[in-house]
Amino acid sequence: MVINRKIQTLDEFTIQQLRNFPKATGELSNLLRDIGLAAKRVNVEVNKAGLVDILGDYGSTNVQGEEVKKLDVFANDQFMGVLRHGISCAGIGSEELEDVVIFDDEISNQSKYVCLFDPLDGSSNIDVNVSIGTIFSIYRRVSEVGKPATKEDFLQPGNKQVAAGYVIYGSSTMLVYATKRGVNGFTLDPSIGEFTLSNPDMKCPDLGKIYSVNHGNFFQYDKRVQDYIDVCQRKNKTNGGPYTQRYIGSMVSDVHRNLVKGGIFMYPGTTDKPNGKLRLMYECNPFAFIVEKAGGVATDGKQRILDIQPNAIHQRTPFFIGSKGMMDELESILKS
Ligand code: AHM
Ligand code: MG
Repeated sequence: MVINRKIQTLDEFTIQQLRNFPKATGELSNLLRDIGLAAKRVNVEVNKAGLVDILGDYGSTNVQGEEVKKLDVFANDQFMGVLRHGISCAGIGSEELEDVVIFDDEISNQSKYVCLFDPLDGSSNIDVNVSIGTIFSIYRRVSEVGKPATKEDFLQPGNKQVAAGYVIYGSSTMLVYATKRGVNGFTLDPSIGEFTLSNPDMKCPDLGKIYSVNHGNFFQYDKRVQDYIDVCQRKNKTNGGPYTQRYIGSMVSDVHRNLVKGGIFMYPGTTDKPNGKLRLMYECNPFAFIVEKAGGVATDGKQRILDIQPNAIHQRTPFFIGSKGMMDELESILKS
């Protein structure tokens, strides 16, 4: 077999990045490698979901009161297991778990990071073979290294994230992650079982032609959100609309597409659910961090998502995210 040395694997890339920081310990690279490993295991199961008896309801409800699919449980167990047995994570929080899990063993207590994740977002799409994803967020602990992690390590605003990323189990499987140095995307090469650098230094176009929102909720949105959607549907000054409406209902895919092509994604509050549906800590914060690092903007309609001080692991927030020019246009209408 001819080895293509032009490719750069996720591990090679993170180790190369490490060389820019002489004092770095390599712990973040280890953590990203662990996440990549868990993602590969989940990918195998997602790909054969239609073949084995792993589809369907697991029969229980998660802490949000939603029905749990078997693959959600599998993905949660994989991420938790890999991070627990790795050497770089002191504890985790997950959409599938009511409370954070502090690993509290000799090695984990020495780790300086904690990780929050949504193991399988968009899981209602599993049954119909639509792309789903994992979202993750990494914080440096505020508690003393050497002791067990604490709840405060998790309840930090998004602007304290050290890294964040997502995995799409789609037509190909991709892992995208951001640090303060930028955003890079890796595509899983099934022939060697490695994530390889495919989208270096990703940038979100300042303007796009796509808006993504659940139109079924239109009459439950605030009047100003309705006004903005109205603008999206007409010829407008910013970008010569009407824009194209695209909404998969799988946020990882919707936001990824808009990040690459330019666009805006919205999950506003509704009259029934003023804070919307999406979770701040492991859905909105990681995407806000990634999209901001790529040049875009993310708000709750009033303030920057990354500046929200969280008070609960599972709290929800209205969410608006995307290309800077489109977000500016939205903001001017929301303020009017
Ligand atoms: P989940 O965490 O239960 O999978 O829900 C999150 C998903 C997002 O991926 C998606 O953007 C949203 O729910 C779609 O919700 P809706 O069907 O209300 O538009
Ligand atoms: Mg989710």
